[in-house]
Amino acid sequence: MSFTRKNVWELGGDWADPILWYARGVKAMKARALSEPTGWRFYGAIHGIDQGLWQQLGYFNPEEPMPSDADIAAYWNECQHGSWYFLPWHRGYLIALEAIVRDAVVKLGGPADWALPYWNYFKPNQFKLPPAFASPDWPDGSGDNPLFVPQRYGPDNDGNVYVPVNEINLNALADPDFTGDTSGGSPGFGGVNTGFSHSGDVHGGVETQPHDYVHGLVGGSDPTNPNMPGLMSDPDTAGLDPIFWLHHANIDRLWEVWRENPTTDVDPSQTNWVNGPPAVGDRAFMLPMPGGVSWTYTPGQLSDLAKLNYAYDDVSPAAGTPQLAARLQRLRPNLTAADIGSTVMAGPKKVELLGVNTQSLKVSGTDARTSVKLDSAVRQKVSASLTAAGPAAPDRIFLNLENVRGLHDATAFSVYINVPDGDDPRSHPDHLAGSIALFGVRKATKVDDKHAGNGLTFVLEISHVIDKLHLAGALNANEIHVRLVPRHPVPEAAKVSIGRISIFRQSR
Ligand SMILES: [Cu+2]
Repeated sequence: MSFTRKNVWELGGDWADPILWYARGVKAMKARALSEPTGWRFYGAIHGIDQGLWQQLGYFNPEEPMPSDADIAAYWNECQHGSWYFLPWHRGYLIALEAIVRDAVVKLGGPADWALPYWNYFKPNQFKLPPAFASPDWPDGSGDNPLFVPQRYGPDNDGNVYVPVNEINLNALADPDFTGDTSGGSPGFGGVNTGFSHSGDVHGGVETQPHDYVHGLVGGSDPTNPNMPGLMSDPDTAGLDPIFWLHHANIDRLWEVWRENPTTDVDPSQTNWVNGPPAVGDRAFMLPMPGGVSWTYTPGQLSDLAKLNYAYDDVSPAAGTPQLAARLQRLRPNLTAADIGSTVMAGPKKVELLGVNTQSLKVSGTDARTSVKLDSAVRQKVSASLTAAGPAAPDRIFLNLENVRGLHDATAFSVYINVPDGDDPRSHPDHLAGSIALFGVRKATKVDDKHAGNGLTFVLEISHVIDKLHLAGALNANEIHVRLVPRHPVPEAAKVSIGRISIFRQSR
């Protein structure tokens, strides 16, 4: 039997059958003990668990029996972030959870072809949390709807949950490379080459946007206690929220959308990606399945949807993705369509530092500003590449927020470039470099046996902003001004800082 994952907003009603059966399956999983590998909390702990946080949120009681040490070592704290394993690991996590829910659904007399719906917040009028997740009641009005989570605060921290569509983007889909690197250029569509990476530092393209941002804004933080994240805002609690799975099904779907361009968009072929972390002696990806079975998988087994027994109802290319062709039309209006079509991003990448700011930047309150001094020789190379007359690919420019540290994962801000002094950046959408949420920052800031506490690094492509500066004759400057505008005032106690802000050019 093959399964079709469908758009949650297009199932034919707020409580259409696949949603109702999801709720019943989640209820069955939630009834299982913490030590039960197919239980809801065990599954949340596979993504990540912080016992203190769980206890405060009412999901953990230190008196209750724990799973065996072997089960904890094999399964808990397994999620892959800041890594080229981000997409394949989460694909396996979805497949296994879906199998467990389906098993519960079938035992309750439900459909044998039940599949997880996905939430495509990019589609017109689908940016709101699907209603079945927003109500504390079942459709008959009785309480304890298992899809409802009180600790889901939304972008305004008022419990109204939606995704602000002008703050998310699909820029990552235009990246021709799955794998990026940590040189300061593109982090790739899928992420950077790492070993087993439960809390990696450099976030990949689709991980940063829309993945991290949707996590941070759907979860938000408790308005009465900003130290408490919503479940979705922190990787150590995210898997406990039933909407997590519909968000991740959409990210998984975007991987398939990206692969729709088979001439450039191909998954990695290196053995340490194909065979996963065991190729270099690291921990394997292993998940509990129904009936006491344990499933071990590798990225190579999961990369091609045609070889798995599920599909998405819609993997049509995303509209509005900024493509190379759009840049060429903007920069070189005289090029013919044939010239533009002949431009390819071929050959090895070359990455070079264009500029850095001088000191670490503290982010608190409502605004943070810094300047990035530009190296004039490198700046001239960028200008030359943007000015070139032929179909040669122009440089891509990347802004790096390096070593971002902090204690509040729900922190979210937008980054603007060269907004005139005294102006409200929000009135200059042309100057928006991108928006980020610090999903995973608390963990990445902590110094422990596995981490040095270096924080996270986010990479934003700012080619579109640089193109406009260039066309306006404003690129010939000694520095670029960067402004960070937090979505909510950042409390001092959140201790948010950015070690360095740098800008790199990438040519090929
Ligand atoms: Cu996630």
